[in-house]
Amino acid sequence: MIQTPICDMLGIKYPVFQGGMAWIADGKLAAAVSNGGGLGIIAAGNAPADYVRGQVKIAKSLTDKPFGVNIMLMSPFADDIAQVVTEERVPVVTTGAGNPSKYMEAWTAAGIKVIPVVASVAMARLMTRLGASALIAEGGESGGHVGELTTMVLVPLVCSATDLPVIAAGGIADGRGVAAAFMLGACGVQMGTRFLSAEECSIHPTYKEKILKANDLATMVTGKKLGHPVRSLRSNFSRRYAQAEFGGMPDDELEALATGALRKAVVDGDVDGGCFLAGQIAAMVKEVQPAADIVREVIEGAEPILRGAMKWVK
Ligand code: TUI
Repeated sequence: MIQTPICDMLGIKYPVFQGGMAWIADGKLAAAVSNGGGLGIIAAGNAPADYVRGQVKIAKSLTDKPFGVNIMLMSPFADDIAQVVTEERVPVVTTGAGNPSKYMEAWTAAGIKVIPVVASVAMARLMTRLGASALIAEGGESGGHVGELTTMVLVPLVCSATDLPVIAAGGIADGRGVAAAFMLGACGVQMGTRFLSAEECSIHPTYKEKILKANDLATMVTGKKLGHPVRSLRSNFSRRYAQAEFGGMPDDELEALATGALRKAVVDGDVDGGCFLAGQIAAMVKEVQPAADIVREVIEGAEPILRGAMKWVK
């Protein structure tokens, strides 16, 4: 049995978060993960506040366990959604792709546990000072929007910079990754890509198939030129985008090229125009399973490794 301070703080059985994947992590997936003993998280992404409120209501109808909402801070609707999570008394809010400082006071005053994704030590220190309950240290192995640092480097640096519980993310998909995260000082993990194969994950079947077939070199990062690097599966879309990026396409045209590409992947399974966000560990995802089995399996996989690690210590 692995139980850590984040389990006690949030009232969850296993220290496993499901990442807030835009267009993907809805109320149904979040409830399935929470019912499995982890922390399910609804992704706001770029969606309007009404969508998020609707998904929160769906999650509440499917689980009585705690769940969270992830606010993508570059969203034009971030301010509205910041309000919705307070009104709906969502117990946990995670943030990504930016700095949530301006919301921290209102959220903590409302009793919300705020757990920001940090991609640097400076941000870890700032969020600790502003009253975060825990931090997610996400390395660039992850899918979607990526920072500069790898999980291997970011997690121990963040752990040294804060006394808060640290959740490791980026490149974790099985018991070995969970055990490694604990070795680096984390007391929990967040996984996104691994949950793309969950039975309760409603992405287009073509998306799931692409994840199951991915190998070690299947992902690439595009979007550095506009300052928003994003990791996705190599595809017609990502190759075309990379060519345009290196070929000197003006910024507004690059922006237009990417608009709607994630929806095309998630909803339509469009293999030509879709942007299939995925982390490097897509290569480890081999079967479709219930979300609850994924949560249990990664923790049960970590236990013998953590016990066995002592064999090297004389
Ligand atoms: O946010 C993510 N992953 C995402 S967001 C997303 S939607 C999107 N689409 C197109 C362009 C950009 C985003 C898809 N995937 N992960 C959490 C994360 N947050 N990773 C890195 C960060 C981060 C980066 C900078 C957190 C804080 C930060 O602070 C910068 C600052 O303002 O100082």
